[in-house]
Amino acid sequence: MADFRAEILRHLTYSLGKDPEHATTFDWRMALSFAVRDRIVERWIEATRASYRARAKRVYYLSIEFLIGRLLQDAITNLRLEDQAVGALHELGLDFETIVHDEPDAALGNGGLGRLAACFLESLSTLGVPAYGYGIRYEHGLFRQSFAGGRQMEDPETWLQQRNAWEFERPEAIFDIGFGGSVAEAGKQAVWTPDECVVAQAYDTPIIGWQGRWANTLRLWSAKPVQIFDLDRFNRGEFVAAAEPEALARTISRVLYPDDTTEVGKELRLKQEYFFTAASLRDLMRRFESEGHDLRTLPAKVAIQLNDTHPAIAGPELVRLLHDERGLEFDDAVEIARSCLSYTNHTLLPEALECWSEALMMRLLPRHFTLIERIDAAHAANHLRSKVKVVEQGEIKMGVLSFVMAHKVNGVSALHTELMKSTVFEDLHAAHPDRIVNQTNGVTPRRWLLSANPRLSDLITRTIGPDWVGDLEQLSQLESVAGDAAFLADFAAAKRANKVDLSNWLGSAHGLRVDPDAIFDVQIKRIHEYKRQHLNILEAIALWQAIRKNPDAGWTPRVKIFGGKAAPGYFFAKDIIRLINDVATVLNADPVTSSYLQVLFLPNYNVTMAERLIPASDLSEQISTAGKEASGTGNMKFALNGALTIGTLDGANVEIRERVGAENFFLFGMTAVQVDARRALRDHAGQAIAAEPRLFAALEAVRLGTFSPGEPGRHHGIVENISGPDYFLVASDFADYWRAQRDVDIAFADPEGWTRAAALNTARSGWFSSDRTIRGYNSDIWHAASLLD
Ligand code: NBG
Repeated sequence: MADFRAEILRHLTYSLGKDPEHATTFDWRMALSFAVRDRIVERWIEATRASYRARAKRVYYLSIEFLIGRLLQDAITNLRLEDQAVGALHELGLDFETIVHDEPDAALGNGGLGRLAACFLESLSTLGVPAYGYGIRYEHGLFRQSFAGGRQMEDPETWLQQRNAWEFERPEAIFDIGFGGSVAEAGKQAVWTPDECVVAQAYDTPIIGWQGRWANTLRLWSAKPVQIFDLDRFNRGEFVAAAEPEALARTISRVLYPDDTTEVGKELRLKQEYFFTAASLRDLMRRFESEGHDLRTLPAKVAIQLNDTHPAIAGPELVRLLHDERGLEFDDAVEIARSCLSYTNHTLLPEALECWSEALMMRLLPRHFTLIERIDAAHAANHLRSKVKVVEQGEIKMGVLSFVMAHKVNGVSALHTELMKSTVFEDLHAAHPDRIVNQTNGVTPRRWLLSANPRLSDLITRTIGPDWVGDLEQLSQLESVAGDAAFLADFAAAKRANKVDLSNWLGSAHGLRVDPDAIFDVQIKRIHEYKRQHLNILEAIALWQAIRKNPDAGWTPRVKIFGGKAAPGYFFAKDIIRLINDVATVLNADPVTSSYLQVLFLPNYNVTMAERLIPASDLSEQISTAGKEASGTGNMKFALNGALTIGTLDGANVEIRERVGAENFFLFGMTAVQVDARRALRDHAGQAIAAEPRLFAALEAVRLGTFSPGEPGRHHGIVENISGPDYFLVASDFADYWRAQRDVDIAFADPEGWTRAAALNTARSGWFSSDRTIRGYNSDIWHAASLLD
């Protein structure tokens, strides 16, 4: 401890140039982070050396998002430095929690897709598989959300305003990335001469695995100008114009598109995609060639995972590198590229399947356009029965391109993978029956249980020993004590203490008072029609009306907590936020009902907030229209932390329910097959509303302006949608949702039964570790050896 304290003080002095007398919280956090980082760097350099020594196959995970959140606590947990860090800070008169909470939340992602990438990096390091995460170093991550009059406001996020303790700038790791220009034929090959160029510069963040045994690299690219500024123009007094090239180049890594599952038809987005993909491929080729391998052995040394279609240009780009720049025959180049590449699909929503216009592609990436056409033609010639084309009606379909250029394509839950085969990729699946495989998502237990929920973790360790952290399936040993009164009492006490902590935080940070004995009923995720936050709030309205009618009916107290951001251009999602806030205002002020029902919408939901909410939750809302949520990963975090799910048979809910047991899961709603049938029914919403007076009354209250006095029309859009087209079948699933919620009330009124079910959720969630997921990718797709075994 004394040593560690000395290291912190040394960094305060020599890395920050501060006297302890005048050091701020920021200074101390940086000093602590540097002291922790030193330990990571030692392992990191060893791991990198070991990978070169073994001439190992590396996994390259290309993702336009990495939602890593804070790293300090995570690093301390994985290095098992907790006691030392807390002790050393204590001796210095500092509070560990305050220091840890000073770190900005790195929000380089929107939601599940980006957080999955972050969990995967941690598991790859835990398993000792040599790997790189490749992405973009956005200057501004996901916007900061606040509410004004119930409406979502967006402000730029500024995580890099302060120095970032974890990254290493690599001035030598730079590549010129070109756009536009012309292509000249040179025999079989072509020479592309771009007319616009930016520099991609690497910034490396080490990602340490459990117990600090291995560290991989997250390499993020930042866009810089080729020419810093135009001195001639500057000297002529054209100061703004002189800085223009720099401003233009930097635009590429300026912002994360605040977009989860909808397509952004922006040229800049395509530039971002090519920018980070091209830099990453050049970088991995440089590494490969530095080891002196034969080009044809590339697939034995390189596995490239495309996280969704954003890096799909990797297919043609790798073909270009192999064919144009290194002289392989076109067909060989395609074959080698395909053997390296694999693709993960994360959604079936048609609006989210990326397409680029031919004109844009031709203008921005003329050589790639030609290569895409050739890849398309070759595929059509080899698979005569397949009718699907990459280029169709003036559009380039990135999902098809990814599929055609990958040797494996995976879905992210069993149901989603089956739906991929029967819907969007039906034709391609018929042509390539072995290509689609399933890899159900997972979450890292280090961040999402050990570090986020120390009380439950301690209880688990006391009960079954410490090895579950690196082998989560060991949680099943808890089953044998799940009937044990003493264990259940401890389990309940841990949950209760977490709820008290959360209540205190809601009080101090948000001025909200909640009853820790109420059901904490939580829906946290992006706001999206298919996720149906509006189903949840309608149920709250109906419940409020029922309580008002009969206040003494013995209601189970409930606090409904919402969190999540809406994409700035997604107006319906923003309307849902406003409705929830409006309903909250009225309900929370009602003296008759507010001791039974409260509604809170917490602004600026992010990874850090999830870490706070999930351990304190009783009920996990996973209520998407069946067939629409590819997997979900929040659902896994809740179950692992002993929350019971209320949910539809969608995404990974299906597998969670199978594992935790139907009796420990509140199922409601239509199946994916029933959803399609129901949608085909004329006036399905009208019929559902007519059959369910509670829903009718709830919608009427919204329509009459009960929650928007002075502006009754404010929420008519939502009412009309639910009563009319109701594509996501809110009305049709309402009655069964209400029924399931009342089952929740009854179950919660039996604390012992509830705790047993909660404990069984924890005991049976071990399979949802991202370690298991990564093992699956590795055995089915990548075939890279662990260097720790
Ligand atoms: C999301 C899905 C989630 C899934 C995550 C991670 C996109 C495009 N898809 O259901 O909506 O859990 O990906 O796989 O963000």
